[in-house]
Amino acid sequence: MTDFDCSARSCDSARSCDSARYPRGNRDRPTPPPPPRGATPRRAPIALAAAVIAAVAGCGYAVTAGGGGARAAASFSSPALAQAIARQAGTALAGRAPQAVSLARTRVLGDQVPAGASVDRASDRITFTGRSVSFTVVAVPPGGPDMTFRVAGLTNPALVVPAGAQVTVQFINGDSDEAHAWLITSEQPPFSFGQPKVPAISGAFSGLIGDPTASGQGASTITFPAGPAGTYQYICPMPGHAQMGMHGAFIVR
Ligand SMILES: [Cu+2]
Repeated sequence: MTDFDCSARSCDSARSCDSARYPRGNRDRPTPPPPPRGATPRRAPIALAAAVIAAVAGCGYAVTAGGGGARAAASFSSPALAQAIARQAGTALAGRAPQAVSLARTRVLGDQVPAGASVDRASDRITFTGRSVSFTVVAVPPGGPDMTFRVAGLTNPALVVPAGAQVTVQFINGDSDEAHAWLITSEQPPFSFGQPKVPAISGAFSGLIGDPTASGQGASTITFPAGPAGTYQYICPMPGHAQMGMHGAFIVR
């Protein structure tokens, strides 16, 4: 044991011990040795959460843009990790959404049948006609079920829209403690832990919305043209969320 060994009981904490070892700060601090080859990054979940938040802050979708931790995490499934990431993002993004909607209003909008829409509750399908389509999507609706979307009182309904229609989506995060987003992809279930990063229909992406504040649930509104014709999926692009149930069909015809 040396005079300033950090395992010494005289050190109250690693920080105070560092101060004793390096009284002039980092100028005297030796460069730590590199980790052994093949070592698992212990802070991969935190790195992944940071990467997700950084991607959103930059208006991007690249959840793998943050380095090795993100790339490693994208290859396996972990509901606990997915929730940890979403909770961190939810906290970091609280109050930063373009809109705020009261919880009571969120419940109303989640059950509201859109104008001009035909709702088939038996088949969990909503069909739109006309050149203008507008609806509200609530992620993780108040009262449940968890890890789903609600539109017109349905859970993850298939949405059928005419090709060429102008689609307006109000996206509300109804969750109390996790961030969520909404994106249309051409990929089909089953989904993996890693998610599509770019919308298959230009503009069909509502970025991450964080936790609610005293002003209400975070929300945003997007508009995009429907097309080309095909069967897509709307998903939450947070790692693991589509895998856990946050997806539904989006059919353009
Ligand atoms: Cu989500």
